[in-house]
Amino acid sequence: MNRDKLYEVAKAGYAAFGVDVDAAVEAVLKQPISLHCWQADDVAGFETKPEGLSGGGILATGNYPGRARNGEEARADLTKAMSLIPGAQRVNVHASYMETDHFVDRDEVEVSGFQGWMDWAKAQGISLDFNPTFFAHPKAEDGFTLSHPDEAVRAFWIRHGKACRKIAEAMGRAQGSPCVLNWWTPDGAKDIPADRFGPRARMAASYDEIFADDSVDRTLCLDYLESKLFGIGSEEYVVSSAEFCADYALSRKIGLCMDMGHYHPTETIHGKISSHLQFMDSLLLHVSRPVRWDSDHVVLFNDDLKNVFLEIQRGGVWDRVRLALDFFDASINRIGAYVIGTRAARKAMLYARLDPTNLLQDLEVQGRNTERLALMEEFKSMPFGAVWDMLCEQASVPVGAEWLKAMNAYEKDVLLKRS
Ligand code: RNT
Ligand code: ZN
Repeated sequence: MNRDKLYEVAKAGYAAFGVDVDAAVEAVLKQPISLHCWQADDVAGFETKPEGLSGGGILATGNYPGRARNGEEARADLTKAMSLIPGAQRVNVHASYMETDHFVDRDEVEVSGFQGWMDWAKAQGISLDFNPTFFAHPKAEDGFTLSHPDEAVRAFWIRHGKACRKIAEAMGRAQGSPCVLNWWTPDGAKDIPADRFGPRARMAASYDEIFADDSVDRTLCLDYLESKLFGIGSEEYVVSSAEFCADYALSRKIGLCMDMGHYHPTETIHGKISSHLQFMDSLLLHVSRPVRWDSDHVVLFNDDLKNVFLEIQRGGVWDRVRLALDFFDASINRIGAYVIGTRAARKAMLYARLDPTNLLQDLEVQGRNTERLALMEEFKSMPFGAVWDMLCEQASVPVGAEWLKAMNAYEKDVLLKRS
């Protein structure tokens, strides 16, 4: 059977349960996913640095050949990856990806350092998102930034934060689409602190000072706070924990970001969405895959991922979540990592959009829970693949494993030539 025929059969199968496949495909293709620039270079960044700076808790493992060494290479790699991924895309840039011919410290970052990214984004017809970088810097070396006990260090990072909001605002204005600014700080302690209150009080005060800047247009710069459970060197205590971030975000009307890898090993995020969205307007999701810990493995089409998107579908809140990817694997072809992870995320969005939500919720109201459970189970083996293939075809990207050819050709022609 050819692809069109398979699609028609699938469509009829889903329609029998009240699911409009064409509408699902259309909706899935429209919703943007923000691709993280840091998979291209193992989170190294492209700043002009005068001294050797460390990774500060973020670690990509592996040494597969072809790491992007500068902005031009990273953008070429992203361009290649994006050509193999269906649906609307954005690109997420960290402050440490600034490109200047001389050293500019973090507290003096300016939008001009991101002109290369902005020009490229414009040519690609996409928009950018942004992140302050509170790691890989001598002033983050002892594990504290915005909550640092030393006022001078805190002030430095506050200036960085304020500067980043201006950059996000400028990007948002230039691209005609708001720029999501995600705040993640590594602040925390390896061992039992004598004072858990102090750093949190200072963190809140620092954020208050940053967000007090009313000159930044909040419709162009959309701030979200990302929590974490632990990191390398912050095993015992993380200042910006889940509670801290949720409470801060809610009380200050800032957005909250949930990263799928930032919770206890058996804790998943899908059940939290319906709670936060009772009280918050929107959520930013860092789509990632923890393996035993916050390992940032390449995202796969697994139950965790499906459950996140099923929640969004069943709550009817697609327009209240922003999607960004956050994984980095240096042990496999980095373009392949982008394509596998982003296609998996897009696939899970489609899987969720094909859920017979109305039917399931009707059955539930009637107490017909055997049928509810049975249908949930039956839907796992519906002809989903035929719809996914058609979505790729409609988006003019390779269908099935075809994209591997392009990846291998690019590896041979481009990546292996980087020494
Ligand atoms: C770190 C956070 C954060 C970073 C990026 C680089 O644990 O997940 O989002 O991965 O900002
Ligand atoms: Zn994250």
